[in-house]
Amino acid sequence: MVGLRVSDAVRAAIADGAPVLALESTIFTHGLPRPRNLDVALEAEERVRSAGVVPATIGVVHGVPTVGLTADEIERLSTSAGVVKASLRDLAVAAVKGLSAGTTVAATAYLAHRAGVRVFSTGGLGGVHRGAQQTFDESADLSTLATLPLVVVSAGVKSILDIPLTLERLETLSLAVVGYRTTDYPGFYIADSGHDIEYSVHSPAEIADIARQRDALGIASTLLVANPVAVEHELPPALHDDVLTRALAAAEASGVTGHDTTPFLLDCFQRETAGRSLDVNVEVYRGNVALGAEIALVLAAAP
Ligand code: PSU
Ligand code: MN
Repeated sequence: MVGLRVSDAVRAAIADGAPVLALESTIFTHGLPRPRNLDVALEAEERVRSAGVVPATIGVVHGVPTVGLTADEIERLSTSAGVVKASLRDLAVAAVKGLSAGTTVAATAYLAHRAGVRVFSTGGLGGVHRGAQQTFDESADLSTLATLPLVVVSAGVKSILDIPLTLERLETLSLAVVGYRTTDYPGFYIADSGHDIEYSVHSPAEIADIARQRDALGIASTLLVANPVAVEHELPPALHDDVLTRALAAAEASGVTGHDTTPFLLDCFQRETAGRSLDVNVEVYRGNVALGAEIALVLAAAP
């Protein structure tokens, strides 16, 4: 049995109580086009390091779930053919079959928690898909995060999903969600999705306090921090709404369904915005990585 591999740097940091930030790999194996994917992944690690935090990029290398990928491993996952997308249920299968994989938020969060990492930054969460009333298509990210006591920073979910239904599911699953300096739930490409959440937090220290209080109460679900993209970097909302309408119509017309839907819609966004959606995606991730690093620092200073 291979179990879990934790890099020496991450293992030492956890043993010393030093700050560590988990990062996912589906964002660069399946979420971003080449060659930008590799740059974004390596830049995120560099940004974390320069904040004084140890990055723990998580993925599966030839079947081995790995917390703390090397730059070489990140490069191989970013550029090799046959790298699959692994959610939590896929980890054991990938291990036995020796597959390499990008890990989703669900799988990354699970492995981070097993390794003792408490904070994790991603771009956007998986959520409830439009039409889920019929298709039942809801990401395992939600139910998995409901069982793990982490802090996860994201810019909400993309508007190609059903945002109000996603927020309902977060409530059902007892996943706390706080907005970073806002009660507007972000819509990934846009700072305000048009849907409100109840609570705003003003600092990494306040987020860390909430996480400690949760732990003291024995509540084992993730604290979701919704961090909007800076307004100067967002996709202009009118453009966003227009592209979304056209992308959804194109998906309907082409009969695309199931797991092909998200890549199809994201591809429409890229084409219809002449690549601007990709730039926004990168900015969103930068912001979440920076905030996650600050939270990891505060939590490590006073666990
Ligand atoms: N949202 C995005 N792009 C992505 C993902 C989410 O805008 O690439 C990835 C994340 O890794 C997330 C996963 O955890 O997709 C969710 O996939 P699924 O819906 O199949 O659970
Ligand atoms: Mn799905």
